[in-house]
Amino acid sequence: MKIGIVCYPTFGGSGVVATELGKALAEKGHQVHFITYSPPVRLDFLSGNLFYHEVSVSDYPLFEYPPYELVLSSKLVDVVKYEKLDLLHVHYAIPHASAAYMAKQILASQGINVPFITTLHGTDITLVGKDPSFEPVITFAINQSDAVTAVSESLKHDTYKNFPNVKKEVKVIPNFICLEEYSFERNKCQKKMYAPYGERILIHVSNFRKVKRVEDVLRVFDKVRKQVPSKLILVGDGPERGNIEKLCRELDTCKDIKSLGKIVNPEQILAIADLFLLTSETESFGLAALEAMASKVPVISTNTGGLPEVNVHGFSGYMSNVGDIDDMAKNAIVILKDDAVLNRFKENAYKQASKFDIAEILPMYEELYKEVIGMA
Ligand code: GMT
Repeated sequence: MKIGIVCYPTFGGSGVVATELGKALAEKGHQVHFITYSPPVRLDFLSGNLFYHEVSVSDYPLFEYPPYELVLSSKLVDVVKYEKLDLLHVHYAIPHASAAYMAKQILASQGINVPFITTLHGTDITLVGKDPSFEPVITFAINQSDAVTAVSESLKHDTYKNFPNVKKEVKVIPNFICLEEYSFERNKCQKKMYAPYGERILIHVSNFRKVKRVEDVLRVFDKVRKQVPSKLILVGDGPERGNIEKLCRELDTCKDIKSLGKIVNPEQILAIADLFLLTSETESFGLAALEAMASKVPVISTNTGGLPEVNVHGFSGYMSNVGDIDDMAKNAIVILKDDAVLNRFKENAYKQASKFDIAEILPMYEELYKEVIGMA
């Protein structure tokens, strides 16, 4: 099949999922065309059947807000027509679904039929999508999609709840990891660099937005380190980074925390970690938690959104209510204080992650692609 993938090319989960999906499809022999405004960060190679088409946004001075959606639609028309694509798969509804709808209509007026699939990822529905000013367009674009998927049952539920006029069937296809890419050869030298006296290593990976409640990560860590010698590694960057640095000074924890900023392949640093903290207010799936589990790192998370579909309480880690720092710290200490318990949770985390291996999930997308092409 010839598939056009539209996504945000950044470190966010939706871009990562879209890119890994495209790479896996290409490996299976499909031709995959990424269409976005810069090369996706996880697109680390271009094989014979992986292509990238740049959407250039006009900076004409009249446009205080450059019309990205329009240039994206035009680019989609162009790529579908000249690369003879069989379908478009857009990740994150805003504005990709409405751009795909527009492209589909333009192509139809020229006698070309191209179906499009919209994959909902989370904040397009739970945060941004809830802004009433977006509602009519998102509802329309979802209803007009040839197929719609959500990355968890919880997100499917939120879609119907937040968008009561959505009539389209939403199919759940969970996020995935490629287990083969996770190695457990713990790099002892690297581990020593972060934890010279054998301290436990806690880790958090996110885009440092408010929704991640990174301040709770720091507060949990502050309680844990008083009971179990430990260090915290922060990976990622975003608007809350400044506040987090301030809080780490207030709590006097800075000497035990390393902030690494954005990392393209987090599995390398995850390989030396003992526990992952994900304290989000809302999380449609929690790909970062799954990546940790694939690295044999148990997860302390909140029990919000799709996280209970990923993290199994008492098995791959523990879950607590949003903001319940005491409970999260208590559970973290249970896992960390004893080697045997920690090792059991590590193995369980990996077992749970293996349910989301790409080998299980890729056929679901391929099946859906065949269905929508048949419909076109
Ligand atoms: O909020 C983010 O972390 C970014 C966002 C995105 O679209 O890039 O992540 C969402 O999609 C991920 C991939 O499907 C999910 O794993 C995240 O849970 C989801 N984030 C939220 O729901 C807050």
